[in-house]
Amino acid sequence: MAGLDWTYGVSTLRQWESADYEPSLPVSEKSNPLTRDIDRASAYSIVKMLQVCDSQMFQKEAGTIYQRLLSDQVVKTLMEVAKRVEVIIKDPQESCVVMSGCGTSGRLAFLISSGFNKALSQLNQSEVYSYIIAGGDRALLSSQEAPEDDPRLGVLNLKKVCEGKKRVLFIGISCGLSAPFVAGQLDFCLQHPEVYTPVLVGFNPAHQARDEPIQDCTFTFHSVVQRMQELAKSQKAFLINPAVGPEAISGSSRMKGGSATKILLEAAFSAAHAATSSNTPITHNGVLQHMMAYERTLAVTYSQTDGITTLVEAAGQSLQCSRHVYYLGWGSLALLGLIDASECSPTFGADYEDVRGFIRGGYRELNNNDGPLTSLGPKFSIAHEDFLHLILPCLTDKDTVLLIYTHSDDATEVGNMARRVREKTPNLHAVYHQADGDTAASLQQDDIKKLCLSTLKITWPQEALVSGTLQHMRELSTKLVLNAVSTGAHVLKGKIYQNHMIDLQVTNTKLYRRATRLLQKLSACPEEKCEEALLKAIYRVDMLTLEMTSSDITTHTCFARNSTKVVPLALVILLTGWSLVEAESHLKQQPIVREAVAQWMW
Ligand code: S6P
Repeated sequence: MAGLDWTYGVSTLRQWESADYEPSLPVSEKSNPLTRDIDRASAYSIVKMLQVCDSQMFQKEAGTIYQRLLSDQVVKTLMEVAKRVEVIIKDPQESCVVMSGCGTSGRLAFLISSGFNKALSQLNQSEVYSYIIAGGDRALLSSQEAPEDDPRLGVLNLKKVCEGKKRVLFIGISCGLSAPFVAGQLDFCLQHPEVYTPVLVGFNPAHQARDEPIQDCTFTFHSVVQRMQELAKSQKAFLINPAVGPEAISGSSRMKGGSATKILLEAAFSAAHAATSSNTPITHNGVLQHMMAYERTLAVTYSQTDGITTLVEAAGQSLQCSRHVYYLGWGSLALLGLIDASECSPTFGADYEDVRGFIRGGYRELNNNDGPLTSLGPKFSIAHEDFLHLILPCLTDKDTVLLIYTHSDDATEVGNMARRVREKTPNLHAVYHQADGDTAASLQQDDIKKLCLSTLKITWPQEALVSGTLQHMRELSTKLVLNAVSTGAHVLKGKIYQNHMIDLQVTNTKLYRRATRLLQKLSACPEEKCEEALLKAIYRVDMLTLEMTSSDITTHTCFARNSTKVVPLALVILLTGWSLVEAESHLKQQPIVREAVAQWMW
């Protein structure tokens, strides 16, 4: 690929596509050959690996079974979806577009619906977008993995949002084509075609959709997809499921999965908005051009590898000495900070205090369905004022603070915040987006820059301003930078083994299965033995009772919510044959899991 000669040949870039590469796993769960050694890489190499991984999103179709982001069929389907959205925007009475997902997919549904509703309001048009996130609004800011397994809850949530509607375009997002919560909603749509048109967004080919039985249901995700495929022939349902390649950290769909969700849906909705506001027809080329603007976004963002590396190093050092990373953002970019921070706990088993996001204007700016959530606990304090009251007094130079803003945000306000932080720590950095040739902004920017240890300045060409894609590009760019910072920092902290997160939470079926597979891969023990060790670690016993072994996975995952270090413990038990107490004490002495298990794995 042009411009991506960084140590990789085309065969390595495309190795995951080969039929015999981890054949039992769907793309979204495969491990990426490019990042096999990410756990031993420098900050610079980590950023480079993430760049190459992200570039896989835009690889062209190459005669394999995989459709890609820019494939003809994908663009065609996006056009059809855009046309449905156009109809709804023009006639919003009793119609709506609902996006729904779990974890990151739900957070993206929220981000995208907020952005496009705002755009409609600015044109004095009715808002038509709604979002659903499994676990409700608290899941926007914290890890709620269990509701993902609940198809009935999905349906209840959908019915509530669509009450009184006569026409609903339902967009279910599940990167792995796996979440029962979304499968339940799609099944419900299929049963009520007079109201609902279902659209599925995900990043595995249809045959790789999860086929595991769902408790008390007659369908699986896979069977729902098959029914949708049938209806797709007559455009009564739509599947948008290109492959974007395995994630840099195996299964971490918050990364490419989240980015690609944003790219696809924004391309479709932007086309619909242009069609209604300026009578621009929805064309193949229009949608394609919009998507290619995101490819340029990757290039613009990663042209700042040194700047991103500096941020990864700073954040990594903070986490390594058990200190914290804070994102202080303005506008929609702050949302990406909140989202990135909230994902560190499910992805890396991090504490909510390790990486935290704050947004100017707090819940007023967030404008979420349920309003302020501050009463739910300290992790739901998200305003800049909260940062000033709760965090600033205890800030030290071991903490890393990132200001995230653009040239259109209030520079005086950013400057004031920078000064307050600077009084406490020099470890202050900025991620700043400006438009090409914007000299007025750069004068005030100079003052802020002087207060910061480093400034990652991302300059957007004027054409982005004209085409109206600037906000989307800045958001994706910020997402890539923050994903790199939080992922890189946790890698440097030793949270990853090869490219696997070992200390994953086992709080839903998908994660339970992933944990068992990981134990098999790392211990080379049979599945049965691995599951046994996993259960011992979940229930904290050396001998499993009949009640434990005969319970279903939901019971195990519920119990696992209160257990820590489950997978590392199971792994040590498998590798050493030690008792639970011995394994626990070993992990206490060596909390870096990679180091704790390394001696048995080489
Ligand atoms: C992944 C993230 C998870 C997923 C969630 C939904 O990095 O931590 O919360 O977003 O499990 O996955 P999916 O495949 O249904 O979009």
